[in-house]
Amino acid sequence: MPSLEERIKERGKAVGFDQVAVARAERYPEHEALKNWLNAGLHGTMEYMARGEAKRLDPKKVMPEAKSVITCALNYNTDYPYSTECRQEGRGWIARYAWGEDYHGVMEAMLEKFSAEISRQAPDTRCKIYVDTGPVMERVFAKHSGIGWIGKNTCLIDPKLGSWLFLGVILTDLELKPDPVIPDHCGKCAACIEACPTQAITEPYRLDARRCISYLTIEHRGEIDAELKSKMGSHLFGCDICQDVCPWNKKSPRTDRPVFQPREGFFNPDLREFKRRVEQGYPQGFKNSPLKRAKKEGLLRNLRRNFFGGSADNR
Ligand code: B12
Ligand code: SF4
Ligand code: SF4
Repeated sequence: MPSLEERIKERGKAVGFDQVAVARAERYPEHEALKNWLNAGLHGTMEYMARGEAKRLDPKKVMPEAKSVITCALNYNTDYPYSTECRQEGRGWIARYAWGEDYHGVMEAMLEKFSAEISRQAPDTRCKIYVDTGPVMERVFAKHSGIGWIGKNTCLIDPKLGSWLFLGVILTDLELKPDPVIPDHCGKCAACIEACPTQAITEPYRLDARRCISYLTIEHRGEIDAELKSKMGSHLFGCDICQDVCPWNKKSPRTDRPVFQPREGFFNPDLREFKRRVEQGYPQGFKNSPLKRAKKEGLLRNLRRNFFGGSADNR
């Protein structure tokens, strides 16, 4: 007879997750990094990161009866080239995670289905689900459930799947046996640190969000600092470089999941066409797209700059 843990994992895989694993619901050493990160102001204007600090540091403050965290990973690596292979003048880059449907909705629906399955396996269980929707540090639990290690680029890397993963967690009052943690396999590699165009990875495992193109093009409001802007290359929304160059993503499996396939015109878009699309087709053409996070003003701001010495305006 399979154990409760085995049955739960089997149900999670049946729901569609690529990885399902268990960590204890406790405070881990990596949680402490958040305090230093916030104190140094590396979160920039992401005030929500500071507001939820006490809860982010301790899952018991999010759910006092929580005993275990079930972490789930979903591969979004569709079969398209990496940004480092697509440096063509007149074309921009939208981060891989944002080509299809917004992952929050996709993952939330899957996590709800999974937590209903867990309640069938263990009646009277309480479950709380999160996918970037609350004060829970998802990568820390993914690491401590043995899904992968946190790389020097700060991404969670699964040794078989790579880092093109969305993470979601289920906090539960079930006492489950945790999975063993796997070691860090970054070794002497520093490819991500060297490739980051804005030097946002200021030291291994530390990211200054204020310099990160992902933050600047998605979360930041207002104009972008001129020095950073000049280093942003073709990026229109998000950035993939520190994952594109990671050796652990060389053989990442591809997913054919329809919801993550690129919408027409989102893969390495023509800058002029994309600008027209934002000006004339926002918000209708962006329904359920992660790009809505930047709002129309943000997308237009991201388009209003020099790309490879030319701009979307003057072409
Ligand atoms: C805020 C945030 C951002 C910010 C800041 C990123 C950051 N590194 O903190 C910005 C906007 C820049 C961002 C960008 C991206 N994000 Co984001 N983001 C988050 C969010 C909401 C919180 C992350 C957080 O807690 N940061 C706080 C700092 C302190 O943590 P950290 O930088 O991860 O640092 C950790 C390590 O460095 C480690 N550590 C520290 N010191 C040491 C020392 C040693 C020796 C070791 C081993 C480890 C270690 O511990 C720290 C705590 O985990 C999470 C969702 C969530 N609720 O968890 C998604 C999340 C991390 N993001 C995600 C994604 C997909 C992205 C992007 C790839 C999107 C894109 N293509 O543009 C980029 C990746 C950029 C990058 N290199 O991290 C995924 C990550 C999946 C994965 N495989 O890791 C998450 C989990 C969302 C999700 N639910 O799937 N993001
Ligand atoms: S996402 Fe881009 S800008 Fe941010 S750390 Fe990675 S390479 Fe640097
Ligand atoms: S590029 Fe190298 S150092 Fe950076 S996360 Fe990948 S393996 Fe680690």
